[in-house]
Amino acid sequence: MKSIDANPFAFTFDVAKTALVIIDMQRDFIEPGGFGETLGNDVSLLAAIVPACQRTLAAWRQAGGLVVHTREAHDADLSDCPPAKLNRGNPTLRIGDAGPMGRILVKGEPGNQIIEALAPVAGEVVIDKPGKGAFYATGLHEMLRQRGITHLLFMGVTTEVCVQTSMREANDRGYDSLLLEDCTESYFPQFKASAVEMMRAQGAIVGWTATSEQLLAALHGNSTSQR
Ligand code: C5J
Repeated sequence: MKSIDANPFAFTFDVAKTALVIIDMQRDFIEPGGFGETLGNDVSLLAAIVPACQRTLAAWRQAGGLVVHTREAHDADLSDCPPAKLNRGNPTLRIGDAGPMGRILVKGEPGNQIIEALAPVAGEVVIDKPGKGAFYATGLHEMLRQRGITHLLFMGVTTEVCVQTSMREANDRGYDSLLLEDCTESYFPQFKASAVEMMRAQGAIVGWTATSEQLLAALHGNSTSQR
């Protein structure tokens, strides 16, 4: 067992029963010239977490843990995108519209791909999700159960939207989840700060938070709280 001196209290996990879930590290959200930037967002905020995500992913792969990547992605005919989602957002550039890196949030488009630095490798799971949460209308829960996964480590973007929604969905399905604080980001720093606080409040009401350095220390056996 490994243990992280997490917030609000220790998070103890077995690598064999834990998955690293990387939420929506897609080109359109993170790269300059993509959808996110076209909407006026400062994508450098999101790009800044990539090195920490890379280090964490490399260490998790080395430890032999399961890796799950998600993409927010719709079918080309948008039949999996309800009006409640389609008719919101920025009216100048909506889901399915032609953006700078192809159609926005549509499967197979260049902007919909995971950034090169975190590209999935053979054996890793890639989930295309039509919602903000990773569990809605995907087979994620069943797949994790089949593999005996009980604990989840979350990273990715954006903290208060797809990451928070996925972590709340995980919590309601009985997973113990930890958010890696330096491996998640928002276009709105105050939203990230609030989301992190919310998730670990009230005795980890949604889950735990810790830094990637704390996770790596636990994986390398350097954690003072290692059990
Ligand atoms: C994600 C979004 N991935 N903000 N999507 O958070 O619409």
